[in-house]
Amino acid sequence: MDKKWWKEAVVYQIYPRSFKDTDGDGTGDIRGITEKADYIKNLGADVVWISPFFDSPLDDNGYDIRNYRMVAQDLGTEEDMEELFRVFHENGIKILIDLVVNHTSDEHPWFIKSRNGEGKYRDYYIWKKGNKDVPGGYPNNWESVFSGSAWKYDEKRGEYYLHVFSEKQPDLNWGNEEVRKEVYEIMEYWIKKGCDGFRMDVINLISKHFSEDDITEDYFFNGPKVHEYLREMNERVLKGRNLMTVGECPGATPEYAILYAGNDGRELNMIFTFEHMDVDSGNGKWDFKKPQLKELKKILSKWQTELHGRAWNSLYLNNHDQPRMVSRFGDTEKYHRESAKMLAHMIHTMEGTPYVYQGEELGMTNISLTIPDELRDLESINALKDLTEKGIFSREHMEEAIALKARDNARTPMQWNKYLNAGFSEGTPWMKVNPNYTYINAEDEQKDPDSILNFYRKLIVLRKNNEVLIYGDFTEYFSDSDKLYVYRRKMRNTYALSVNSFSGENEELNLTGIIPENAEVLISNYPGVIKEDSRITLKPWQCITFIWEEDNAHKE
Ligand code: TEU
Repeated sequence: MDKKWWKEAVVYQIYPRSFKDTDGDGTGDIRGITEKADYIKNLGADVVWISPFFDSPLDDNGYDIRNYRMVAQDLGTEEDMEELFRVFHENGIKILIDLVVNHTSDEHPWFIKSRNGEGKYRDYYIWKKGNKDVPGGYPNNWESVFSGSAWKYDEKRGEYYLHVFSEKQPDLNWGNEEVRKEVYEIMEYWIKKGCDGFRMDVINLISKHFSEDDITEDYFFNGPKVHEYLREMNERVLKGRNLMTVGECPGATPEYAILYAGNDGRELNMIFTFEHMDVDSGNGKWDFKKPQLKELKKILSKWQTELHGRAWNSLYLNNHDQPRMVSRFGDTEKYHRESAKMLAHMIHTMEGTPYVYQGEELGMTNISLTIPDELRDLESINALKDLTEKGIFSREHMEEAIALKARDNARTPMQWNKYLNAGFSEGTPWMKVNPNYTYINAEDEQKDPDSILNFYRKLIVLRKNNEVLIYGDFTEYFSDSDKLYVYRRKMRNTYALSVNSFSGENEELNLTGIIPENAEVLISNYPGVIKEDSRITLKPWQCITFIWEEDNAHKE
């Protein structure tokens, strides 16, 4: 077993604009993050990943960067950021920054020079001539993640540039060595400032697969040179530095994960998979369906077993791009607390590094927004327009889809207390506060020993004190059940069995032959566990981890 600090860590993700506003402009800021270092330390997180805080015209809320070395003016100053690094490091918390280098903003000086055809910048982006055989005359039929063609014609240059995301996010040309050098310099800059690692935005998209005669293939993902580039980055920047890296990799399978984040350490430490986040999607994200537990279990278990001993998982149900997990997989009506705790328990008892997204630890939920006025995210604004205009979905369908799936669900202000604007800001928040802050908020939960927040604290401590939960191997039981997710972790002679109920009813479970009589309850989201011999009755959404030691190793 290969022990590493980042395998034992719990990461807390901050979306700066929605975390804590200290100057009353309605937008969260860097000082707001620093002010909450104690809160994060108390939670037990070891690492904080901060979503982009760099200078940006905010077309995609900061994932469109105009200056990689400058803090966005409305978020603070360079000194504020230095103070943030200092305070978090004093508290023993490491900082990951978001490296968004598949694309820049179209307002980045490189792009401005590139469209003018200036010197070395000419080939910093992906420019192509139109193709009259493609509908619309575009270079090929690739579509943008944010609707419409992935190509935009530029009058100045007289060519099309590629933008996998919005028009204001032109894709960088990683085939150009100068571009790669620029990226490594940005990384060096932030390492010098004190960052401890990188979350890399859509890093498996940096090498595009162009084939002149085949224009029908959609080929942004896992392109032919992606490993060459990541290995170069590792050699030039990461190697020997003990930094943490996590690559966001939509469309990656476990086989890809082993290539990107294999134990050989040649590329990244771990990746974010999206497979389990697609369980409520049909033909694309907006074609929503009810998630099926069996499908979710199958995906999660596959990643657990296939990566064990080969690569390392990252574990998450939430981030700034996903709806709130308790609204998606739990029951916010009757069993809000129980189901939020159960989901947390599931994540923290699997193999991998857990990621907690701000507010998840409070059980924050999806929000109901007036459509389109209260929407903030270009993805849903564009999709609403595009898909209804094309007649693919009705307005009613899209309203429901947005309520269930929109990224805005994750981006409502953090709920600190039950007072004005949930204690997020004294000004007018940039985005609507979820009205349920009166009963879902950090201040109240801190005082309540039985709160979701305090359950997260317990889970994080337990994981640290029980190595089996970090490094143990994974065996699933009752894979046919569509109500229960049961798995065992084993490390040397220590065993832990986790049971997670996705049911709003009592459920019977016979664990004879699976756990011994003397197994102890390590944690549960209910005060007691109803157990007769090895038969247990689970309460609605109950979760339990049992732990035991096997004296006679030969029994196994
Ligand atoms: O996301 C990449 C991505 O493919 C998805 O998360 C996508 O935005 C989502 O599934 C659409 O429903 C990253 C960032 O996390 C996201 O916030 C950015 O918008 C995107 O890259 C572009 O930088």
